[in-house]
Amino acid sequence: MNQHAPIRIGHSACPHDCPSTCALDVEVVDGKIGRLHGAKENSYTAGVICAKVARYAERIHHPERLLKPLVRAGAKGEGKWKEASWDAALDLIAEKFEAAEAKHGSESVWPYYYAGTMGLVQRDGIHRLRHAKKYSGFFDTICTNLAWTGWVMGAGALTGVDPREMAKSDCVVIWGTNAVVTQVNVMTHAVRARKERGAKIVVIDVYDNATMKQADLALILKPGTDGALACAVMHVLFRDGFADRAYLEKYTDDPKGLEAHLVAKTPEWAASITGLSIAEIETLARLVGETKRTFFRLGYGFTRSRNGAANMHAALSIPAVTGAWQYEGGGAFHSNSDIFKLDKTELEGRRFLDPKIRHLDQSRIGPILTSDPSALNGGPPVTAMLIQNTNPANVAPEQRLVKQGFLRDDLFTAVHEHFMTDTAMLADVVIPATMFLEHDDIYRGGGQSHIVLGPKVVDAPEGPKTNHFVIEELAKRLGVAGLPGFGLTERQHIDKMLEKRGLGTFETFSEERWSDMQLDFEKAHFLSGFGHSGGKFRFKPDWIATVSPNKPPKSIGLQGNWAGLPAFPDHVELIESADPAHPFRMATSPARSFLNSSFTEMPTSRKKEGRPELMLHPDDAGALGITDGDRIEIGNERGEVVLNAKLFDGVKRGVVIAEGIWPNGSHERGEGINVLTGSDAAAPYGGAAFHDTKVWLRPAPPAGPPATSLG
Ligand SMILES: Nc1nc2c(c(=O)[nH]1)N[C@H]1C(S)=C(S)[C@@H](COP(=O)(O)OP(=O)(O)OC[C@H]3O[C@@H](n4cnc5c(=O)[nH]c(N)nc54)[C@H](O)[C@@H]3O)O[C@H]1N2
Ligand SMILES: Nc1nc2c(c(=O)[nH]1)N[C@H]1C(S)=C(S)[C@@H](COP(=O)(O)OP(=O)(O)OC[C@H]3O[C@@H](n4cnc5c(=O)[nH]c(N)nc54)[C@H](O)[C@@H]3O)O[C@H]1N2
Ligand code: SF4
Ligand SMILES: [Mo]
Repeated sequence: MNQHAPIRIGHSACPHDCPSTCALDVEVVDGKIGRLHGAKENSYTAGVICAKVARYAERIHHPERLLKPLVRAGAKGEGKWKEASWDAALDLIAEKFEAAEAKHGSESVWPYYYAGTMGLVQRDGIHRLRHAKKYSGFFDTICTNLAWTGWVMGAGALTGVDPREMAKSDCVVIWGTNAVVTQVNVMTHAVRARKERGAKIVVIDVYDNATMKQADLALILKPGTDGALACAVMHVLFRDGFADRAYLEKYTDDPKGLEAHLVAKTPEWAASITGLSIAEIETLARLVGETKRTFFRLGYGFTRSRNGAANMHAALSIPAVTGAWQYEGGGAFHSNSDIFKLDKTELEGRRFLDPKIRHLDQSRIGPILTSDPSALNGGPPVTAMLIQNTNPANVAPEQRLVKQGFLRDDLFTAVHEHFMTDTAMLADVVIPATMFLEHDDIYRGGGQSHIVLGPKVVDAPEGPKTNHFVIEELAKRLGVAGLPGFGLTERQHIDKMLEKRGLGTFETFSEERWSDMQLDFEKAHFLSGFGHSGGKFRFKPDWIATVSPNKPPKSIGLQGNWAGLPAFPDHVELIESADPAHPFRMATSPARSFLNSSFTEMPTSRKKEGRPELMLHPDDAGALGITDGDRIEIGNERGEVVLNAKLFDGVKRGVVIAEGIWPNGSHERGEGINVLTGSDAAAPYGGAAFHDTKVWLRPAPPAGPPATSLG
C-alpha cells in the first residue's frame, strides 16, 4: 500500500453473524482496504469493533481467496479442480438441478444457506429461487431456535430493553454469553455502568472466560443447569421478600402458582445440580433482589443444550419476579429481531411459497444427506444443493454423517464461497463470492436496534460475483427469471424494503447510514403488557400453542417434542448427562479470533488461537495421567477427536471446554470437533445442542499414518 496515497473513508456495516452488527468506517487507500474502525457516532457501536474485523484487510486481500469458478477434476474431496468460466459453471449447476428435478421431483434440490453474511439481499435472495422452483424448504435451526423459543414463551415477543440502557443499570447480569469475545459492544455499555454508577457486573458461564475476568461476581456452573440456578434465585426472592407482588399481580400469569412451585427449589437443591455453592446462589439472589435496576443480558450460549429453551425461559422469569422491568436500566434483553419489520416478501419470493413443499431441518443435514427417512420428512433423497454463506462440513453437528453425505456419488453440490472451506473441498463446483465491502446490502442488528446500510466500498477483484448475481443467473437458466421479484438490482430490493417501512431509499440512507428502530421505553419494558394475548408474562409457557418465530412450518413434520418440557420454570434432565462410559460433559465455546469457521483462514487469527485444545480441570487430568500439552483423545458414540490438553482450573470437574471451530484439517485426523456433537432435534422444535455433549477422555494413542485431510 502506498503510504502517501490519500485515505478515503467508506461507510458500511459488519456483515458477520454477530449480534453487534457494528457500523463501520473503512479506510481505503489506492482502492485497497486498510484498517476498519467502529463508527463513533453510532450510539451502540460507539467507536468499538472487534480486532478480527479491524484487520479485515487480511481477509479481503488474502492470497488464498477464491477468484475463479472451479469444477471438480478428481474424486470428491480429493482437491483436484479445473478452472471454468462463470457461464460454464452456472450452466452446469442449472443442468444438474434440472436433472435432479426430472429424476426425483423438485424437492430433491435443497438450497442451503446461512448467516455468513447477514445482509438481507445477499443472504435471503436464495429463497426467491427456492420458492419459485418449489425446491425443498429450509428450517433454520442451527443458531437461534432454542434461545428465541425460550424467550418468546415468557415475553411473547422477541424484543426487550434497549441494550444501551445497560449503562444506566446498577447491576448487569451477563448470562451465557462470552460478550468480550462474541459481541464486544455489550461490554462498552456494561462497563460504562460500572464506571459511572459503580454498577456490579455478574457473569454466569461454564468456565472462567474473557468476560468473566471482568466480573464482580463470577459464577461457574455445570453446563445445562441454568434453569436450576434461576429457580433457586426466585425461591430466595419469594422467601426473603424481594418479590414485587404488585408487579407480579398486574403483569404475570400465575405468581401464586410459581411461588408454590418454587418452594422445593431451594439453594441446596440447585447447588447439587449446578455445582455452585449455596453461598454463591444466595449472593446472586440477594444482589438482584436488592438491586431493582438489574439488567439481564441473556446470551445464546446457555441455550445450546437440549433443555436450553427451558433454561432461557427460567432465567427470563427472574426480572418478572423482582419487577426490574419497571425501572430504567432494569429488565432483560436477548434480541431485537422483532422490531425491524422490513418486508422481505418480494426479496424472498414468498408469493411462490407452496405450503405443501417439505421443509428440511438445517441442523439435521447429516441424517438428511445420509438419507435417514426420519430426517427426509417423507420426501425424496436430496440429490442437488447450492450452498451460500455457510460451511456445514465443519460447523454442523454429527460431522461424520455430514461428510459421508457430501461424498455420495449421486449428490451434486455447488458451493459459493470466499475460501476453499471444508464444505467447498467436498463440492462438485465451487464459485467465488464477493465480500461485503464489494457489494451493496442492508443489515439489521439483532443485538441492538439499528438498521445499517452497507453500500459497496471498493470494486471486487476480477472473478468473484455476488450471491444476488448467482441467484439471478440461475433463475434465468431455470426458467423463472420472468417472475415478479426477479430482475431487480440489489439497490432496487433495498429501496423497496426501505420505502415500505417509511425509511426513505438507498440514496437517502447513504447519507444517514443507519436508522435507530428502538422501541420506546414503555414498549421495550413491556409496561403496556407483554406480547402474549392478555399481556401477561407467562411463568407457565404454552410450549405448543405460542406463536414463535422459530416454530417449524407444518410441512417439516416435526411438530414439536414437548415431552419433558416443564410447566413452570425448572431444571429438566433432557441433557446428555454424564454416565459411566462418558464421565465428562463438553461445551464448544467460541474462540475470540474466529467467528464460527470464518477467520480461521486469517494468519493472525490462527496465530492468536494457537492450536485445537481441550481445557480440563487439573484434578481430572491428574486422575487420567494427563499433563499439560499432552495429546488427548476425546470421544463418544459419534466418533473420536484428538486435541491437546490444556490444564485449567476455571472449570468444574467433569466439564471440558473445546474453544473454537477449527477447520477439520487442523485436527490430527482431518475431522473437527463437531464429530462429537449431536444432530438430534432439541425440544420443543429443534435446534443444535452444541454445548451439551457427553464424552470420554483418554491419553491419545501414538499418531498413526496421516489421515486423509480434507482441509
Ligand atoms: N469471536 C467470536 N464471535 C462470535 C462467534 C464466534 O464463534 N467467535 N459466533 C457468533 C455467533 S454465530 C453467535 S450466535 C454469537 C453467540 O454468542 P454467545 O451468545 O456468546 O453464545 P455462545 O458463543 O454459544 O456461548 C457463549 C458462552 O456460553 C457458555 N456456555 C455454554 N454452555 C453454557 C451453559 O450451560 N450455561 C451457561 N451459563 N453458559 C454456557 C460458553 O462457555 C460461552 O462462554 O456469537 C457470534 N460472535
Ligand atoms: N461446535 C460448535 N459448532 C457450532 C457452534 C458452536 O458454538 N460450537 N455455533 C453454531 C452457530 S451459532 C452458527 S450460527 C453456525 C454458523 O456456521 P456457518 O453458518 O457455517 O458460519 P461460518 O462458519 O462463519 O461460515 C460462513 C461462511 O460464509 C462465507 N461467506 C461470508 N459472506 C459471504 C457472502 O457474501 N457470500 C457467500 N457466498 N459466502 C459468504 C464465509 O467465507 C464462510 O465460509 O455454526 C454453528 N456451529
Ligand atoms: S463485534 Fe461483531 S459486528 Fe462488530 S465488527 Fe466484530 S464481528 Fe462484526
Ligand atoms: Mo450463531
